[in-house]
This record gives sequence, structure tokens and C-alpha cells, in this order.
Amino acid sequence: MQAAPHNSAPDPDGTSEPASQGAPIDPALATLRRLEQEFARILDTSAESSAAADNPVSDGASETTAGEPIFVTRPFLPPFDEVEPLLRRIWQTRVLTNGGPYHRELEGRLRDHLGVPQVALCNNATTALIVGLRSLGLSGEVITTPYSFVATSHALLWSGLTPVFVDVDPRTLNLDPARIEDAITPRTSAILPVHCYGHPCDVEAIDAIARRHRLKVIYDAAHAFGVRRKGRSVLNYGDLSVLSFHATKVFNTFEGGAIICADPARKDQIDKLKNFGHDGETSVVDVGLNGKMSEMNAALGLVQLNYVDAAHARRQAIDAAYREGLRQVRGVRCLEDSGEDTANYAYFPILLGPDYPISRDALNEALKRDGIHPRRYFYPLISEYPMYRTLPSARREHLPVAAAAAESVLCLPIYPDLDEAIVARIIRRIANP
Ligand code: T4K
Repeated sequence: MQAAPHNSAPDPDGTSEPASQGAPIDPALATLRRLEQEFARILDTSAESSAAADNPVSDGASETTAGEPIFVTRPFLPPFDEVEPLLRRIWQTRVLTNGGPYHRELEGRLRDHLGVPQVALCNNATTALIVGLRSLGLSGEVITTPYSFVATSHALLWSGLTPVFVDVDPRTLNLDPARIEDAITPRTSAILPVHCYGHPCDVEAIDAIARRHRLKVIYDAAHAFGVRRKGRSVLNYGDLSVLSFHATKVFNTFEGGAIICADPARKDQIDKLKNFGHDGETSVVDVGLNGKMSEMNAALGLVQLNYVDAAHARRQAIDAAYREGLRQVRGVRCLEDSGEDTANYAYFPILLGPDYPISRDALNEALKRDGIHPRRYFYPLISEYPMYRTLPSARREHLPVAAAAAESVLCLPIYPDLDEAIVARIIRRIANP
């Protein structure tokens, strides 16, 4: 944890008097500051300084030190002292992988934490998608979104499946259910939607279409850890959901992922697929791969889970501060929630309209000159990469909403220990480009 001394942010535009002198610029920033202090207390400073000494990624010299770049995200790390005993245990037992005790414990804790029936841990979400697709026995075409990280469609190509791109809903930037049925052909076997930025898809509409046409649904839920809708986890929709625990995600195990499913028999099949297809020492039942999570990653996950609620509160406060600060800025639209009752604040995308004074790319460059590094997630569209662009469904005229979003979106920095003064500074810079 970076226990940042407040108000030490560089202020290249020289307009930061209120925040840089310690007075928050609005109530949302005041809440953010309070939670920042609570969060620092939760993460006990002695553990923090040993972590800082041992690991440059958690360097106690905070991002608010003048000149340090501020990235779109910075992985959360728990106090190293709390991880160490679990690592020692691994050294004692020499159980390093292949479904060891930490792996089993983390699956159980995640089931409870997320409120889902079955969790199969994997080494990352990309492998988990490939394993999940294999488990469903798909063939032919799969309907998916072009507005995502490229791993979503790459998993289809690795599985010998053809992506069919369908445009997104302008309100949520998730796959638009109203356009799915037109894309269904006799070759369609499944739908692969993405809960983009952690905002749920229209899961009821998608599941109804899938039932009508006897299609499988596998949600790419890489961004959707902890998201709940109508009182239940969004991961409980469809046949499968796939989570990412990559360093940049709200819950990280350095690298990692998981497949969520309802049925113990399906989990058993997935567990075999992620272990080369082995079913016992001398039996191989399918063309599996190595998708297992190691004990080291699982141990880290167990400690991380103790901090997800505090980290969530900080993300929520940062989200609120951005929304409040950008509310009056002409030409800036903050993407709204899409019906979740628990959001996870994984990303903070803004969309710049024609009435914003400069282009998205010009703002991106201006922020970078100030040491702030937002990201254009998701630009370019997946459908524009060379291995996809010749597909008929990749034509831009079929994907106008996604194409417009890719040209106008900027994801602002959001992570639990992002300093309130930096948030204020980003808001000011966007308001005065
Ligand atoms: N489906 C969806 C919808 C996804 O978004 C993703 C991954 C996947 C599937 C596949 O999940 P995994 O197989 O990875 O589990 C990042 C991530 O690498 C990728 O996991 C993520 N989505 C995607 C949206 O973003 P990059 O190339 O933008 O990441 P990178 O390395 O530039 O990191 C962004 C910033 O984070 C850096 O500027 C600094 C900071 N950072 C990053 C890392 C890795 C750190 O401070 N420390 C770190 O260790 O792709």
C-alpha cells in the first residue's frame, strides 16, 4: 500500500489551490480522503514498509511524489508479512501446484464470497475461456462483441471457432441483444458476451435468445468480479462465466482466472480439461491443456480476499469523485451503471463528445504530458486487427456504435490507493484541457 503523503502531487497547470492545500474540492473528494485514511490504517504501516522494501511494485514512495507517472491502474498488494507464512508453508510441504490445499481453499472462499455454486481456478482468463469453450462442445460460429480486450476473440480462434461480431448497446457498450438474432445462422453454436468494464450485459434478454435458439452462453466476466444484479452474482447467468485475476483486475493473484458454473459435473469436466484432460494417472479423456493455478497464486488470492471490501470502498469513492467533478464538464460523458446493484468500479471510462474542445487523442496526450496515463480501452476494435478484419461481420458499417465508442473512450486511473489529490488534478485537467 502506498501511504501517500497527501497533497504532494505535481500540479503542472498551477490551478490546484484547493486540493493541493488540503481542502477537498467537493463532498465526493472529502469522502475519498476519509476512506484513503481508513484504508491506510487497515493496511497497517509496519507491514507496508516491509512490503515496500521487498517489492518495488509496492514501493512506499507513492505515486503522488512529483514526477512519478500515474497509470490507469496499479495492482493492489496486501501487506507482505501476511503472505509470508503461506509461502513458508509451500516451502515446507513442496506442494506447488496441481490442485493443492491453497487451490482448494481459494475455490471454497471464492464460492462463498461471490455467491456462486462452482469455481474452477485457472492460470489466467484467456486459458479459462479456451477451456470453457471446449467444455461446451461448440462448433462453427460464436456471436461476440468487437468492443473488448482481444483475448475474448482470440479464445474463439484458438478453439477453431469463428467470431461473428455484433454491435453494442450505446448505453452500456455491451453486446446489444436487439441485434443478436439477425446474426444467428445454422452454424451458430453460442454467444460470448462481455460484461464490459464490469457493467452487466442484459443477461435476461441474452439468456432468452439463447434458450429460443438452443445456443450456449459463455460470459467473458474478466471485469466483473463481485458484481451483483437483482440480489445475485452476475456470474450465475449463462452456462459459464470466466473471471480474470490478472494484476490489473479488482481482485488479483498476479496472474489468474476462474470458470464459474452451476453444475458439479461441469466443474469436474473443466478440472480435467485444465489438467491436460487427465482422468487419473493412466487415462486421458479429452484434449486438455495446462490451465492450472499454482499454489503461490492461490495463496496470494487467499490474502487478497481479506482486503477486497476495503479496496472496493476506495474504488467506489474514486468513482463518485470523478462523477461529481466531471458532471458539469461539457462534452464529457461518464458511462453509467447498467442495472447492477453492486458495481465493482473496475474501470472509469469517459466518452468525449463532439462538444468537448479537443479530441480524445489530444486529451490522452495532454494527460500523458502531465504524467497521467489513461488508456483507450478498447481501441482499436477487435474486429480491426488483421486476423479478424476480413470477416464479413467485422465491417465497420455493421458496428457503428462500437466504432464510435472506440474513437471516443478514455479510461481514467482508478485503483484503491490512488490519491485524492491526483483525482482532483485529473478532473481539473479534463475540465481545462
Ligand atoms: N477478457 C477481457 C474482457 C479482458 O479485459 C481480459 C484482460 C481478458 C479476457 C484476459 O484476461 P487474462 O488472460 O489477462 O487473465 C491489460 C491486461 O494485461 C489484461 O489482463 C486486461 N484484460 C486488459 C484490459 O488490460 P494491457 O496491455 O493494457 O496492460 P498493461 O500491462 O499495459 O497494464 C496497464 C497498466 O497497469 C500499466 O500501464 C501499469 C499497470 N500495471 C500493470 C501490470 C501488468 C502495473 O502497475 N503492474 C503490473 O504488473 O492489458
